[in-house]
Amino acid sequence: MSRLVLVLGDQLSPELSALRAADKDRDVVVMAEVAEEANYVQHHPKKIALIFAAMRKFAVRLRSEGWDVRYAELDDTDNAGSIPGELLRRAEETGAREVIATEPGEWRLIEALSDMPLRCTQHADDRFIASHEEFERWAKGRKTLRMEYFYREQRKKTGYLMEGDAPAGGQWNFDHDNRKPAPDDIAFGGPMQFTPDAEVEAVLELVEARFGNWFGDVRPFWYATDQAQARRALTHFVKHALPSFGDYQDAMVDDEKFLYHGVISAYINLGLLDPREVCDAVETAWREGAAPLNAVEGFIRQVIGWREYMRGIYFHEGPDYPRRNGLNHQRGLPPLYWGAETKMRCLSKVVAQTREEAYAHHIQRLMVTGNFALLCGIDPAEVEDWYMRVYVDAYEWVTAPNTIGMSQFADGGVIASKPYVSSGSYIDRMSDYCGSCHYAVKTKTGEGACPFNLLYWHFMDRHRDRFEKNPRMAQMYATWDRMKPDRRETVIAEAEAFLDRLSKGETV
Ligand code: FAD
Ligand code: DLZ
Ligand code: SF4
Repeated sequence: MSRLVLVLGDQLSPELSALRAADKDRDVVVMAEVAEEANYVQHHPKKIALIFAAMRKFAVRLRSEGWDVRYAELDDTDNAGSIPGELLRRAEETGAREVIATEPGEWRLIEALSDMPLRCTQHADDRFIASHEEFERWAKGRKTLRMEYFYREQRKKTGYLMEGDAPAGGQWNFDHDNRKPAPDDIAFGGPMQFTPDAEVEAVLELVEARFGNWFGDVRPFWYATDQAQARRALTHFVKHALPSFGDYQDAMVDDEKFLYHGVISAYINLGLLDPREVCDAVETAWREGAAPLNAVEGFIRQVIGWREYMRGIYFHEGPDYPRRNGLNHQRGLPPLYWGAETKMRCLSKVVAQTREEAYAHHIQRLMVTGNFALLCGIDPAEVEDWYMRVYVDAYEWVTAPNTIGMSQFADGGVIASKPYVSSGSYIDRMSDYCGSCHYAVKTKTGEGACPFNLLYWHFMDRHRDRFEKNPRMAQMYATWDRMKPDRRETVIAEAEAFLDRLSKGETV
């Protein structure tokens, strides 16, 4: 009797564990575009288009390799509307009683597959470099789960940038070389772009018709939609952007959406690129003298360090993680996150490019939209929901730890040792946004003061009990305490007036 082999929209890898466990001659692959996955958050239309187009092309590839693929398009009249529903429909159709799956990247779907009236084996997702067991072994008995130590273990295990037992260049981490401010000229024209072919065009039309009124532009659509294209995009990044990636990793430039970033998280998370092949390509560039060590180490740390660590934390912490609210923040997400007018140049630019491309790079996510939400005390569940909706690479296993943990400190410090908050001066140092902003970044209070300057101290003051004893924050509390009492009162009163205006929906 045949078995069903489930391939989800972010499992488009030829070496997927479910495919490896199946028998091409008797088993049936099930792939389905379903309303439940498209609707559980209102994803950016570009993200839905990317997933559906890549799914359709992957199904064609599997068929050409001899698999029997039962593929449901979203508009098929007998589409059951959910992944379990589609599996049950195909079980009835084929007589199968068993499902072979690769563990999904979200508790919600893991539980849905476990609750089905069909036997379902969920194989480990070994596209990730660290298994759950390995992460648990590493985490066991540690007081704090800091990424840096996990990363060193991964370096030793994989052998990336190792010279014997020692890290290449004598250091594990070259981050201090990677904080150069915004450059004057960018010598990278952005990620490789692909003109939609007929298959992609059909998907774009479907997405425009069904999801065109959700936040985000469907067109122009340029993402890679199969493995060959994604590999070309990777080669393009390694050749043209990687050499400067490290230096300008944290920089932000007003009219540059991509700087020297690869924009390949979308492809890795979907399965079009394997994290090992990405790291191999990057390490080879260094060994051949085509990219410097600070860039290559910085990049490999993101992939075998941060990416794997974030997934480890998501599964280690359990299904309640995305709803944690350690700082008890309750304010609603302001309309400016959905494109409502704002006079803050940094926010308006990051939200605008997010709407256009479903993309913003790490520091834009962390130190502009994330920083502002944390300073304002926005409910982290609403913040997480926003990041899940708007970014092309968003899946709960990676979005939740980045948002709830790293960005909003809502997990009580599992990921970050201190909250990522800053006044306007950090944004000014790392970007050229402030030069064309309505507000003045150097003005601390009064007319035209940069809101980040007010909100920063408001945050520090209202969370004093929580952070005052944190040695990494002591200096900031000392600075605050040295200010004259009437100045402190002015800062707090102006921050509160700003937050009031924000809550009333006024343009800020
Ligand atoms: P590059 O800057 O070129 O980095 C290289 C690669 O490293 C990325 O492709 C990605 O695979 C990996 N990487 C780097 N940092 C991280 C990280 N913190 N976590 C996981 N992988 C990382 N990344 C996602 O993939 N999906 C998300 O939903 C997501 N949400 C985020 C939300 C917030 C609030 C923050 C602060 C970060 C988030 N990140 C997320 C991490 C990071 O911002 C993106 O991986 C990165 O911007 C993707 O762009 P890129 O491919 O150009 O990355
Ligand atoms: C994100 C997404 C979307 C929008 N649509 C589908 C779909 O129609 N079919 C499918 O198999 N997967 C889709 N996905 C990806 C899943 O939501 C993803 O597999 C889970 O969130 C686990 O990461
Ligand atoms: Fe953003 Fe403040 Fe700079 Fe304006 S002045 S761009 S609000 S940091």
